[in-house]
Amino acid sequence: MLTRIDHIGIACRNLDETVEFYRSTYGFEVHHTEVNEEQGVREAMLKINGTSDGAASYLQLLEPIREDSPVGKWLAKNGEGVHHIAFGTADVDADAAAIRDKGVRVLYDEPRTGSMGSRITFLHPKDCHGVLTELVTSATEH
Ligand code: MC0
Repeated sequence: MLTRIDHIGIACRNLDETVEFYRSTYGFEVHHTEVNEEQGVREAMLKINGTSDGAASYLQLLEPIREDSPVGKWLAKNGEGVHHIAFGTADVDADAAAIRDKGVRVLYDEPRTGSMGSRITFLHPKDCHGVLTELVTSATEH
């Protein structure tokens, strides 16, 4: 069951400048940063709030580390902006299987490693009314 917005992924050209915009404009502070080589991004997670299931909601700022990565390709075509939305679930395997059974393309056979040790998969944007959609089970939940 999807129980929260885990994060909104925002593609940016310069992570440090974008982090500073969110800090100075809204007061959001960086909770965590990492490089995800497999996904081709350097990222910063800005914690917005805790949620009733014990997890949290974040803004995820994403700078590509390779032009041919998903975020690199998307930036070249669209410029900076909202790249994807991620829903949180205690069981990404079960939710991905149930959504696949409804005819939506799930991009990975098995969930991969996401931010802060989470397990993630993606749904194809063309099957989700143009929205790249991610499913996340946070490390605290698995
Ligand atoms: C591509 N398309 C999108 C889109 N990316 N539509 C909405 N939102 C997006 N973000 C559309 C394109 O405009 C194009 O439509 C069609 O999908 C095919 O795109 P493409 O540029 O030819 O690229 P593909 O087909 O090679 O790849 C698209 C695909 C890929 C969604 C399969 O980006 C992918 O595997 N994404 C999942 C992984 C990901 O995004 N990783 C980065 C975040 P037209 O109409 O022009 O044909 S990593 C992350 O978020 C981790 C760290 C975490 O949360 O922990």
